[in-house]
Amino acid sequence: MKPLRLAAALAALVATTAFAQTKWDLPAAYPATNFHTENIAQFAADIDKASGGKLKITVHPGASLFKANEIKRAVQGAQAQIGEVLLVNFANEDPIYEADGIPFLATGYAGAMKLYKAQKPFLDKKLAAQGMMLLYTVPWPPQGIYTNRDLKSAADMKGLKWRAYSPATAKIAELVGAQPVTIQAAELPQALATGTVDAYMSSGSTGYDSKTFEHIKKWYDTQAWLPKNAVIVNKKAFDALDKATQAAVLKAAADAEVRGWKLSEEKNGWYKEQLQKNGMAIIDPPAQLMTDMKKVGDTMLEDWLKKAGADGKALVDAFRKM
Ligand code: PCA
Repeated sequence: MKPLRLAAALAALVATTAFAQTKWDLPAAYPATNFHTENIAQFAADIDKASGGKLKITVHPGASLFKANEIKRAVQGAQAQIGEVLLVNFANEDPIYEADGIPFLATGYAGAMKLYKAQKPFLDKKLAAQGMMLLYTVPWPPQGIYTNRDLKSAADMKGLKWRAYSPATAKIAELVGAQPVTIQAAELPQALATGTVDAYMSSGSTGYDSKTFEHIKKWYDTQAWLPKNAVIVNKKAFDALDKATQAAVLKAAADAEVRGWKLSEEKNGWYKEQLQKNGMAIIDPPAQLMTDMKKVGDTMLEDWLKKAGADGKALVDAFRKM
């Protein structure tokens, strides 16, 4: 080797040993402009900075790397080291993941935070058993009903072609006599355009992202529950980081959680304004509709408690004491 090339090769070797850079992929299921994804981008930037460039996280929004319901398994199997999941999607693995998908168990941001505190020890335990770690969660804004129908009671929902995003939202459809079709958020605009679905429950955020106002003109603001996204990491990938980088990740996660909960609440109003500006009526649900939907919630809580056993009871008891 020529002396110059040898010197360059040596310099490169020194650089890589002194500065081992780790690259992680972070699949996410929602658009780059959604507040969850923007928060994740900030989280990744914070880690880059705090680790002095040692850990680079590439965010893949819009379910471009994995579909929404595939992300958790991808992180578990380390096809992706870190990822964002919607917890309620994994209800069939363990009811613990579904606690924040039960209508009217916890409402409002304060209620959702209490439920999170009650749920977190169980989430930590379950994810640890699956070789993963919970880094942080952020709630979606409160869930309401998109439909063109004039709803006076739940009976008016019979036969709706209902887009579900989780087992719990499919269950709601069953209980009100609608027909559930599971469709991830990234495919919702197309499902609305083709008429595959004509109703669903979700936040103002997803109504805005999917331009639901182009097809549906009413949103009943039932504020029924606030499901959470969680950023989870493969435990082996985390353990492979040096201590300082691990600390940088945990600090950035704690900051992202505080920032995300605040963002969600602040943007809830903004999303509703945007829906209205685009011709959608935001409707205070009539009393009978609320009574009926609360009954749906009661039924689902009863079923959930049966499935979730002692852990479920402990979770709900802890929540109700807060
Ligand atoms: N948006 C996501 C989940 C909950 C929400 O508000 C969705 O509709 O897929």
